[in-house]
Amino acid sequence: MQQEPRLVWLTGLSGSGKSTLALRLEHHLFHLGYKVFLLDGDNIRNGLCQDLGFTAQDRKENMRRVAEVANLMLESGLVVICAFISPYASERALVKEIVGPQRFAEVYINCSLQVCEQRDTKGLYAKAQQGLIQNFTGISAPYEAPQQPDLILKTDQEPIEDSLHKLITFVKPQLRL
Ligand code: GGZ
Repeated sequence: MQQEPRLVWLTGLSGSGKSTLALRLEHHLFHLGYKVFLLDGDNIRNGLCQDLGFTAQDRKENMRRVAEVANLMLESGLVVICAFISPYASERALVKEIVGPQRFAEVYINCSLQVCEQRDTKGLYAKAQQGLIQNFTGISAPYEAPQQPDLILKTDQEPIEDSLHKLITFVKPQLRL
């Protein structure tokens, strides 16, 4: 299938639904015949970036490496989906610069901190509140919400299926040559 290389960048708090939406989008596009690859904390922080933590400096380096890898994948013609908290606006701008603005789409997974804390599926927010995890986004480290994202998905106000539908509807027209 002829396809346009694109980087779909999902940013949002831990527990906002980034990984779920990214995985569902990847499966959807794969079954349509697109060549697509998902980069997220699971396959990046366990390998390429296993030396990095969560200080501002380490997060920036995490973004830089992800952007360079994504760029190589784009060069090979892939559709790349990235799901990272990516809390700093300047680092998201750097990613956009590295891969080329016309190939980059920023999707803000907008879920309130309150709802993310309530979900706390991995118990990380509770640990961060107790001071057992340092530099935790939303608790002891900042999250700079995108000012002009290409798409906003309010995962605390609609079922995940609705957000997924909006995401697919947004992405698909951009992938055809
Ligand atoms: C934020 C942390 C932290 C701290 C561990 N702050 O919900 P998760 O568990 O599965 O996803 C989070 C993941 C964030 O990694 P990213 O590479 O996306 O972060 S960034 O873009 O800011 O570089 C969370 C877990 O790692 N985690 N410690 N202190 N999230």
